Amino acid sequence: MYHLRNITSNIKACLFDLDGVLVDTAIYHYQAWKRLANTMNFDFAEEQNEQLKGVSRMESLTKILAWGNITKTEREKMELAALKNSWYVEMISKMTPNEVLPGTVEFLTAITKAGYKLALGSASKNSSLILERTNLTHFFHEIVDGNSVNKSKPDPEVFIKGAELLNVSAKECVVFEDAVAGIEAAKAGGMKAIGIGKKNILVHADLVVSGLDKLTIEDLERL
Ligand code: B16
Ligand code: MG
Repeated sequence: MYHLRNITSNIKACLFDLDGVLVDTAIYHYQAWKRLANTMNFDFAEEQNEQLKGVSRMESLTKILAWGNITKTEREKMELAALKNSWYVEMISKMTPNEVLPGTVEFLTAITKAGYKLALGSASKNSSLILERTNLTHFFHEIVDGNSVNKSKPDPEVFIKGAELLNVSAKECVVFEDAVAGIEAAKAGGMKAIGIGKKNILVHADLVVSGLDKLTIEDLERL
C-alpha cells in the first residue's frame, strides 16, 4: 500500500499562503483598517473584512474607501495605506509562536522530514516579520511575498515564482490557501490546491479541510 502511494505521488513541493493558513493575522488587519475607516468617520463590519483576505494592501484600501463612499488622490491613498500599515506592524510585532494555527508546526515538521520542499507564497509585505515572530522562518526554503511580486492573486505569479525558486514544475506543486483568489491563482498556475476553510466557498480546490491539523502526508500523496 505504502509503495503504491509513493509511485502515484507527483507532489514534490508545498507552497503556503500565510494569513489564514499558518497564522491568523486577519484580526489585526481588521482592527487596523477599522481604525483607519473610523478616522474618516465611517465603519465596516467584520463580515466585510472577509472580502479583504488574500487581497493586497492597496486593493484592500480601494475596497474600503468604496464602502465609505470616499474618494482620495493616489498620494492620499499611499499615505492612508502607510498609516494603516504602521498600526498593523505595531500589532504583529507583538505576535508570539502561540498564535500559529493548530497543527501547523506538526504538519510542517512532517512534510519536511518526508523530503518535500517548502516555500511561502503570500500577498503580505510583512511576511518576514510574522514568520520571525511566530518562529516559522526555518521551515521555508524560499519566501515569495508582496515584496517580490508585481501581480496579486488570482494571478499565479507568486506561486510560479515559488516553484521556479524551488526548481520544481507547476505539476509537482501543491498550494495551501484560505482565499478564493489564492485557489484561483494556484489553478491558473497549473498546480494542485488544498483549501483551508469551507468547501462551499473554496469550490475549485482539489481538497478542502478546516485546518492543517486535519491533514496527513497521505493526503498529499493521494492528490
Ligand atoms: P500587507 P496572505 C494577505 O496575506 C492578507 O490575507 C490580506 O488581508 C492583506 O491585505 C495582504 O496579505 C497584504 O498584507 O498589508 O501586510 O502587505 O493571505 O496572502 O498571506
Ligand atoms: Mg490567506
